[in-house]
Amino acid sequence: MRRNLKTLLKYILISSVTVVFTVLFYRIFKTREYLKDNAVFIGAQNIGIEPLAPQEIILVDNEKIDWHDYGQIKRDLKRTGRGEQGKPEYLSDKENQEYDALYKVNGFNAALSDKIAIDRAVPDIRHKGCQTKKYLKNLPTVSVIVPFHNEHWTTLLRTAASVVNRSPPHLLKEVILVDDFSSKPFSKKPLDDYLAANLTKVRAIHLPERSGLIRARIAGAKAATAEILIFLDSHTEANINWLPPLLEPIAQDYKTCVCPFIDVIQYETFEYRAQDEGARGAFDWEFFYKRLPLLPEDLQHPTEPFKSPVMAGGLFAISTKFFWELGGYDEGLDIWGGEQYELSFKIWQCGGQMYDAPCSRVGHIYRKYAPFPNPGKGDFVGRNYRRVAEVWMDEYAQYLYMRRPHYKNLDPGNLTKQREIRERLQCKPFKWFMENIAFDLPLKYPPVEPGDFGVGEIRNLAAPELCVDSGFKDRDQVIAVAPCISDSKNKLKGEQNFTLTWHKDLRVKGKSICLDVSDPNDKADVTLYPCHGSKGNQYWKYDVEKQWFLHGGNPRCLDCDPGQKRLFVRSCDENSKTQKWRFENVNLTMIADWENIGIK
Ligand SMILES: *[C@@H]1O[C@H](CO)[C@@H](O)[C@H](O)[C@H]1NC(C)=O
Ligand SMILES: *[C@@H]1O[C@H](CO)[C@@H](O)[C@H](O)[C@H]1NC(C)=O
Ligand SMILES: *[C@@H]1O[C@H](CO)[C@@H](O)[C@H](O)[C@H]1NC(C)=O
Ligand SMILES: *[C@@H]1O[C@H](CO)[C@@H](O)[C@H](O)[C@H]1NC(C)=O
Ligand SMILES: [Mn+2]
Repeated sequence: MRRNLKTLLKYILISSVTVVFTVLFYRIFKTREYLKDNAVFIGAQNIGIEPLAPQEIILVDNEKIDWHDYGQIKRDLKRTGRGEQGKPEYLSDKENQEYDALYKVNGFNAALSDKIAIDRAVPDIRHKGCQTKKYLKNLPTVSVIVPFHNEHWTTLLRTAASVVNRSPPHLLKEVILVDDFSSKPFSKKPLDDYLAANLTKVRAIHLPERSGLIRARIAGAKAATAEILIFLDSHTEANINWLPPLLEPIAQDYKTCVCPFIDVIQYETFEYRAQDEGARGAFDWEFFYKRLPLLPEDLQHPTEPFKSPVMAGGLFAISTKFFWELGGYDEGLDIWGGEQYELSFKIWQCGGQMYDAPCSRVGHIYRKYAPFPNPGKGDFVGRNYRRVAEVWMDEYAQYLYMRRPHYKNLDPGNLTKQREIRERLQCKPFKWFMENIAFDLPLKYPPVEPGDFGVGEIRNLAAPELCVDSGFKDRDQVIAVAPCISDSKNKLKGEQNFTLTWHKDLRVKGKSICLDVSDPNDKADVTLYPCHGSKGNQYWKYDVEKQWFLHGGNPRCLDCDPGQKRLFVRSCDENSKTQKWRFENVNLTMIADWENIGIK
């Protein structure tokens, strides 16, 4: 017995040692191979650096280091006080006098901002894996460009201070605040004096006339002297180690644009929190910014940069060289609007790529409302959209015009220069972008909205005098079955007309309120809830053969109790007649194409 145990232990020891060595050996081998591959890649593409002999590069260019500034992290962790560590903060009654006046001109709680330190600490809410991630030792230098128009004093300074304090000094060459003809007195000399005394890496340039966000960004880019341009909004806070994750992909290929994750600085309390854990940028065909889910391969590597079709707009890094090769922003774009699409389309179509870097996080104040008066320049956003559509979107431009026919009558101005850029850089067609980069966009935002799968009353087969009735009810209210109103000559009251839309939800006809089931139990109630683009609780499918209304991904069948007039879902049963429903008008062509329409 003892002998057997000893042999077994010996055996286990020998096998574990073998395993450990095999793994070690494999890892060393793999790492070397990886470095070798990357050496060639970087040697060939790094900006402004002549390709070196591969051996040299392995030692020099591919070395990765831990970029965390542990001194700064430690100092930040020790900070206490108002709004420190990104905790929600409030004004006392005594401090409330300025609240309204400052709120009105800023659209956020600027009076509170004045009570919070310029260099406050924010919480490290990065994915855990970011804490141990290393980045290339050799990274390019950076100019940070922050355009502003009448930004509040302390939010502007907090933006600049967070960048200076959380960037490696030798990478941050300068921060340029571009004052777009602000009228607040501190935007001029007091700002210059403050920067000269307290933030020497930061300087302001003052534009002589109101230029708009887009031209202010261009002015900042023209003044910048570093290898990388990073654009930020003027009410942001850079988080721990934000810079290396933005720079590394550009160091590896200069035709790359990288966006940080944008966190939320709450407009009322200045609490710092995550928006979510990432999504790919997109748009609908009215050009509202939208987001698409991460792809399965992105979800497997939560700390790695992932490809994104379009940027959110205000916050991104791009190599100076690539930015100007693309002609910068189109200078014909006025004030704001459409510039994020212009640059994103251009980047992808003209041989570049765009990523979001999960380990780089920057907080942003999403205002409660926009405090700026209309600049009185007509539909400048529409004109910008038309310019972008005309130059970059080819036959897809028509889908914008279908929804906004008046764009066809707006004068987009002179497009010669933009078309020349597209020609000179041999940029790919928009169709290529749609099919390869934004390939899943049409499922969620179809260029042409499909019709309905079906419409009309939903009549039970076991109790053919009863129909589904939403009873003019509202959100969170349970609905039932009731006598079909179409049978009655004396006009019974009821609300019995439903549409099964291409979103694969079942709506009360003419309203955006949907049949919803959130209870997973047997005989779960059907309630009403504002439609939210189907999936899960609001997913319904009509099975023409079985006459079933199937609910959810793990489907249950719509069913009723004719005696009690109850409506519910329960597990499907081939023999149940109460689960069969006649849907008044069904488009059989569309139902047959179910899988190819809308979400999967
Ligand atoms: C520099 O910062 C300190 C502390 O915030 C402030 O009191 C001082 O006025 C600043 N200097 C200038 C010239 O604005
Ligand atoms: C449009 O711009 C190009 C150069 O950018 C210029 O040569 C041309 O004359 C302009 N056309 C009109 C109609 O102004
Ligand atoms: C439901 O609406 C459709 C389309 O407007 C109409 O044709 C149909 O008669 C309506 N059905 C009921 C039961 O009201
Ligand atoms: C059914 O859908 C198809 C495809 O969307 C459409 O062309 C057709 O007009 C629809 N039929 C009816 C009766 O609405
Ligand atoms: Mn903003």
